[in-house]
Amino acid sequence: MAMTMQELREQFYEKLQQANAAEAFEELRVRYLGKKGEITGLLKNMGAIAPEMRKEYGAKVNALKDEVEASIKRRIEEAHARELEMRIAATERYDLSLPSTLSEGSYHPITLVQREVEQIFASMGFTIEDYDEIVDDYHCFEALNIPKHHPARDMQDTYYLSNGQLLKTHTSAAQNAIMRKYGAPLRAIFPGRCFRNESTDACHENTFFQMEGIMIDENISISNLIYFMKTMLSEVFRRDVKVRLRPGFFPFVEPGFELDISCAICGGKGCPSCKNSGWLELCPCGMIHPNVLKAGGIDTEKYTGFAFGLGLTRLAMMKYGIKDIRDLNSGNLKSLDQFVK
Ligand code: FA5
Repeated sequence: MAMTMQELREQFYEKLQQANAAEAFEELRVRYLGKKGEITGLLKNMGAIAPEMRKEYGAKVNALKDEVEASIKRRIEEAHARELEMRIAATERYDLSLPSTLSEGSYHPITLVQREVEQIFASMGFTIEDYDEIVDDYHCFEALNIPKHHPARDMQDTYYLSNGQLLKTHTSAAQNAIMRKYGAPLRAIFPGRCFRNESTDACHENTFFQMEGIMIDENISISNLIYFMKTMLSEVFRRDVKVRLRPGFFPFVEPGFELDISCAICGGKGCPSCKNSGWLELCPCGMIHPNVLKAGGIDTEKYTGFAFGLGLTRLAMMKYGIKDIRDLNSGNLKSLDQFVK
């Protein structure tokens, strides 16, 4: 004999009481609400009901259907919440007396050397400026007295972007903007990441850091330049380091110099870190070319200035005895760990 609606409801709640897993809830849903389910069957039975009773009967079956559906949904939600509570309880079992397995973090050697150089120049009245890594041709080349098709452009292998901009090849790219921003007199340093499309070796990376410095004032001469370079190097190394100054060509300085440092890895004997020459090019510099000052809006009748482009990554190599520049970009925590400060 077919069950009444009330009997069906009681039977459903009895079974729901016993169910405790996702599969059991699904089974109940199919058994009562599925296509061939028992409550669905009551609706199919409508033909056997007297026409005047059908409306009331249909409403009651639909109400039972909604009730059963909501009850199953509630039990599923309760089961999820219980499971979540159990998981949280399991992870909260801390033992604060256990020794930590985490080691102390460390600063990257380039960060350390950059901060040190910044402090030295800040104490001599230089401001520290920031500049973009994506720049335009004008700032990277033209404003530095390197017009289009000038052979000096070949000195730096440039990464060009599809929109015509480029990745900064040297921190000199900020000179013009900083001159225009502050005018003269001016003392500023600007560290930054540079990019060059060149093959790498123990002393060349395609991504490396430089720190540019400019000083513009009345009567600035080469002796000022040499004084600031010497002070910076003696404070960074806190010991005597052998350096040499030789003529160097850069279109944005005149005269220009190459400042090389005796290789700290081999003591100047020659090794892969210095390409067997015993010397490493570290900090080219020179007196700022009048065309560059003019492009920066500086009165060349009144002011002169010097500029330098310190190879910050190479300075970190020399200071910390890092044989291969590529280790500095490797993210190798073991080798970086020793610089904890
Ligand atoms: C320049 O980039 C000039 N803008 C520097 C300058 C500034 C000259 C102001 C005069 C006045 P150069 O390409 O030589 O010059 O790079 C400067 C320094 O950056 C090098 O001496 C070296 O220490 C470092 N450097 C250059 N290329 C690399 C590289 N591929 N990997 C690591 N360091 C590099």
